[in-house]
Amino acid sequence: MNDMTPTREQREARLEGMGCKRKRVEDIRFTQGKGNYVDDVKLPGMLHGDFVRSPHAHARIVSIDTEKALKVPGVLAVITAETLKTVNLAWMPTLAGDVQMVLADGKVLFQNQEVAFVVATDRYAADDGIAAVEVEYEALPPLIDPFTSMDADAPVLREDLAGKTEGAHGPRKHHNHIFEWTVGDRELTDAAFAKADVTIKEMISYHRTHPSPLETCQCVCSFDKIKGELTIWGTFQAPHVIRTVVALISKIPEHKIHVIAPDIGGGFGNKVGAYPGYICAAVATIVIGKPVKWVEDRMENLTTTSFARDYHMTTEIAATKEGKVTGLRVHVLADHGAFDACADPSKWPAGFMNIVTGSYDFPVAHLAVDGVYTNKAPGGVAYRCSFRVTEAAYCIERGMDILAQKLGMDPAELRLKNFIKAEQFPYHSALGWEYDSGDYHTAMKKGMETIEYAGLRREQAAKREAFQRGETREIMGIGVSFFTEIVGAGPSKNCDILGIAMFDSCEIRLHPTGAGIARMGTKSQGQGHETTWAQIIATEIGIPADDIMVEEGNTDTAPYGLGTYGSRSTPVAGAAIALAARKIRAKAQMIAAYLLEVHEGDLEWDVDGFRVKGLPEKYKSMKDICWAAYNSVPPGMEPGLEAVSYYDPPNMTYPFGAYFCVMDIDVDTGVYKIRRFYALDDCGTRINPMIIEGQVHGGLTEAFAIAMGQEIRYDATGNVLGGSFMDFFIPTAVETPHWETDYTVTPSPHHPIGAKGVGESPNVGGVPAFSNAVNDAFSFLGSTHIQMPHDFWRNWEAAKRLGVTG
Ligand code: PCD
Repeated sequence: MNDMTPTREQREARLEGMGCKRKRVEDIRFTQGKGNYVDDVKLPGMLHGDFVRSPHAHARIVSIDTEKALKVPGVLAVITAETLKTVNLAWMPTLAGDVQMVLADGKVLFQNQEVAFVVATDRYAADDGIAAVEVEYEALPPLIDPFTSMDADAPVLREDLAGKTEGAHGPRKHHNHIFEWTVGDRELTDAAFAKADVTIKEMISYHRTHPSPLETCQCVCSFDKIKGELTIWGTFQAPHVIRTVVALISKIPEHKIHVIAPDIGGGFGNKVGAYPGYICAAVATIVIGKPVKWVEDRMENLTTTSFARDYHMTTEIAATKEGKVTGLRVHVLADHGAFDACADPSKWPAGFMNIVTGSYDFPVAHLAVDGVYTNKAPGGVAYRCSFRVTEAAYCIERGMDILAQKLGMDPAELRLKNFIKAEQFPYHSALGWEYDSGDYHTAMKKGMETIEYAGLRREQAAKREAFQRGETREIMGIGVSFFTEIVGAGPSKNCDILGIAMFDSCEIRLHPTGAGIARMGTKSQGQGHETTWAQIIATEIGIPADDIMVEEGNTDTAPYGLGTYGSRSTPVAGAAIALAARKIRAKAQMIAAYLLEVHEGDLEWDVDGFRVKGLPEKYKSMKDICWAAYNSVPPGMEPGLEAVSYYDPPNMTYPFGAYFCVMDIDVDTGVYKIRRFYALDDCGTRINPMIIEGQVHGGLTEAFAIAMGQEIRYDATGNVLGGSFMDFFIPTAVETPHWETDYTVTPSPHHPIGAKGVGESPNVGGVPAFSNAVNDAFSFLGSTHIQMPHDFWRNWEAAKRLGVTG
């Protein structure tokens, strides 16, 4: 060692491992227009498919005449349900145990439903073909309001289910009923309510919305008749699952199906499900023998693929007069649209809605969810949340505020009084989860101090007085939200998709010169996996992150994994990465011992290599060891340096956070100003603080959109009113508030690097913070709950209803 020898800190910094704000390596191509997306796939002779869609929400199909369309120049084929029946694909299974029409079979059940698929030499010809297809409909009465879906005289939507009293999740109570799912102890909960000092009851709706990635859903399918192989490039958040599903329904052997998810322009849950476009493009390429591309347009995306939320939650909390909660009772009416195509782990018809007890120590609770059919698009995806966690968080966080109001208590105080205490972890919730770790009081207090909560409440009190005196037309709201997420689906004991356990995987292969490649079963859609996964490996095996290439999304090369959604990648694949790296390090240690002629146990790990204990100059770097792995391994050892890990997590991870929103609303116009938004997140060990901050900014922006305007609405006849960006709120930099972020670190005790997910937390915690701010602003005027989204119009309406504006 001499003056030139780098210090330990310098060696660590060179790795750019965990904890480093490493710049996103993928952005080099994304910011220069060099990304490679599905629509960039252009194959010789490629055809284009597009859909004829239904203008009606509910109608019988009298006839479909394709004759004129087939005469349109460039049109090669028009596929209808009748065509698909010949290959037994007119209907497809959904992830939720239901079946769904691929193309309308006999009737249509929602506006814009896929009726026929026109294949042509280019997109324009396909559209001309669509205009020439003649469909005769006989309108049927639409069912739009879920609250009337189980009325005795409600129209029958699913004629295919006639007489079926058993669904995938138990008995059906009515022809439009899908399932009833109950959790918790009903009797004990009822008893807690019977003896409670104080109770609240409110119907809290979480409206229908939609994830809106920049890139819509799309695919290119190409069948090679000679080899009998099908290649599908698609916007898939879970490519391996798609491959298995295609193998099961097409009977093409799984090894002859190549699924490739190239760069993806945002997913947000939209790209988890399987859509008719994929099936039609695959059938078309098999039948016609040429590659077929299908690309959704924006309106198709918003109105047909994967809606989110649409939960109507009747929420009751029981408490003592001192404000200690004693029971929670929630009934959800879940509007699933025309088919139950919710993307949840198979056994969870309402996702993880049973995290609804939130961050509070409820001794007893009961949850019942009724899923119903309506004439709306199917889907039910976790739009930036882990399977209905955002609905659960909204429900309990609004409920706690309503309880605080009834008790005349401060909402932050009420939360502090009821939090699960740090010493109670691992904590068993009344609805069956085991929370791994948490320190809620510390997080909440840090947040309250940073935003000077007490001062804000004083300011609010003064402003309310000024408002009552007529000196101002503005009301001030302080939104408090404290959420607990449940991410990392999931342990094979309770999570599977179509029978496949929800593990994830990593394979690392190091090359002789000390560089390497790592592949996972996950698939980034913008989250920065190429950056962060290499950071985990860098810390674990001492190879600079820059020397590790991360590859995802190709089912031929990547180990089987369940994909990226529900913030599962860090909890599940992140663990697999660390464990694969540790296997490599264990082999490297044997090689180093051989090279240094000592016993393995005499070596200690030191940042980027092994040192002999007590003899620091006797050292082999990982780079040296990589070289040796290919030429001088100990006798009897196989050469090479690679490892695979499949990780079945023992539990979920439970990130949490404290969010505060300060808002002023002008009662005469409904216009709001978000003065401050503070978000403290605890996601355990932080891999890349810069990426985490970006994730929080993105998630908060989506939360802001949802809470303050974004909605897929329907009129009484079933016309979609949120079908374009003219009507569907996508905030720009102009509307988006400034975000202040903060953190605490409470590692997960069961995760190899202590990390929990974070990508969805800001959406889960953000929505209640905004909504609580609006509701808090109006509360002193006698309002207990105003439904989302809180756009200017609805704020003004609320002010009018409360008699403070004309
Ligand atoms: N991290 C770190 N640390 C920690 C955690 C985490 O660093 N502790 C980071 C990682 O690595 C990544 C991120 O962060 O990179 C994220 O992560 P996570 O949480 O694990 O998650 P993931 O799985 O990866 O992802 C998923 C998510 C989701 S779910 C969503 S919606 C969204 C988010 O993600 N999406 C998106 N974010 C995002 N971003 C972007 N850019 N894009 C997109 O699309 Mo779902 O269910 O699907 O609905």
